[in-house]
Amino acid sequence: MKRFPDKFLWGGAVAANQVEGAYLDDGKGLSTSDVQPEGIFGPVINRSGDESYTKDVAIDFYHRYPQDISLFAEMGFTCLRISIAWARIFPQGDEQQPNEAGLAYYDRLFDELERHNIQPVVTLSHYEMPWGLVQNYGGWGNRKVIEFFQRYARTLFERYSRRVKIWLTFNEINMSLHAPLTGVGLPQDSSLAQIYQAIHHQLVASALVVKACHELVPEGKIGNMLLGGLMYPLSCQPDDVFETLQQNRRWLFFGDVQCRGAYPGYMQRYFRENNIKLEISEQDRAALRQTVDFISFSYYMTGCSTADQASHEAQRGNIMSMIPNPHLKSSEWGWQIDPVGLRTLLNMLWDRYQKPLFIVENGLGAKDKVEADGSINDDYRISYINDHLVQAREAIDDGVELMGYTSWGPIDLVSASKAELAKRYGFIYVDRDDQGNGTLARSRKKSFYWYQDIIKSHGEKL
Ligand code: BGP
Repeated sequence: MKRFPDKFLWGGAVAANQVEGAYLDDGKGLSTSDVQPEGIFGPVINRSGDESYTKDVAIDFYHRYPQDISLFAEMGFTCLRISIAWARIFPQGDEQQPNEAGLAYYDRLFDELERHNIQPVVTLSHYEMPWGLVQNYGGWGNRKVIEFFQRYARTLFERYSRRVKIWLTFNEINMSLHAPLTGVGLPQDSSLAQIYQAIHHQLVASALVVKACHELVPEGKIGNMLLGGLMYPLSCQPDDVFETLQQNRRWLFFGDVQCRGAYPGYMQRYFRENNIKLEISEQDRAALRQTVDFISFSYYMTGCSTADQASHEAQRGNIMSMIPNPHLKSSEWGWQIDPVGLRTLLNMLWDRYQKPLFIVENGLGAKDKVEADGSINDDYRISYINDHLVQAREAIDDGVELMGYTSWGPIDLVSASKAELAKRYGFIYVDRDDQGNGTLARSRKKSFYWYQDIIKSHGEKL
């Protein structure tokens, strides 16, 4: 099979706080992302109002979306994944009534997408929540936040149900273990028990809004979103193999709850052995039985795992303390490039859940060079995405049901981990640097024309 299916969704993915800027416009409240201007692992900054950070303006998508969407249309996108900034809709998080100006902004955005026949894929919460909910309630550590999240989600479902049919709950929900403030609104030094309790609240909230989506959005589909953190055993030593299974379960657990509707036995043992006692009511258990319609995930790299804990300790600071794979090359940021791992992961998730899959993030962060004539020859990005798409196509041939592919950052944006613009992912270049220089003008990179060709040929030109 050379072609992707005709109904396959082609597009790109962005997140509100990494593109919009306009961080206080039209009544928006501060979000967790605004007080963590150095990225998802960075410290919390008390803002006085005089400072300025890269994310405050980001790429000014808030004002420039018509131009950006027309460039996406030129590439042939059939979908665009965006997120809604919760603090634009409920500035403090606990209001009874939504902020009309915030809702109206996304109306205009969806109008524009509709004009270009681009279907929106909307994440309810992409690495942010209203800062007010953290300050006044303790973030997801507080059960009350489930109620506020439901109010927020129902507001969106009611308002946008005609135009938005594909929804995602929490971006990379499993990242809460590594960046608690970003994920669940808890301080970085929270205990595992506190983090898992907050995650439990989030899992219940996720299940409840899946139900609400089915009630309020005719023909709507709603999925979860996982960081696809596939680990390989560093050796075939049986202890390494078993430890790798356990490491993979640390993140697959989220998928197990969201797709199978209950806490798996291996997690109950983990909680027992780590003295983690969760408050889970009968009502919570009933809510969790509502499972997602499909699974979406990000995929950038793989890593290795071993039973030798000291080797993992030495990798602290790396995402999930992954140990480098000697068979793979890395990006400039040390992310190991592994297209075949994508095929493995797609098959693994399909075997495990038998629910449709959606690759909603994949791409290469790199430093681009603008030539004297303005051109940008990003062959490295083309080859990264090409090789991953080839493997996605193989997985479809293996029998995996794959809904679509949205590259991460089809336009340059602010990175989540370091909050920098120097790490570029786009097919579209944005003239801006981390010192705030540049006109914010957009230009097409070589990869722009390549992706256009791939979409047009339904992947035949890979
Ligand atoms: C994922 C996040 C995105 C995105 C991407 C790339 O984890 O969902 O928000 O940013 O990773 O990471 P980075 O921006 O740190 O390069």
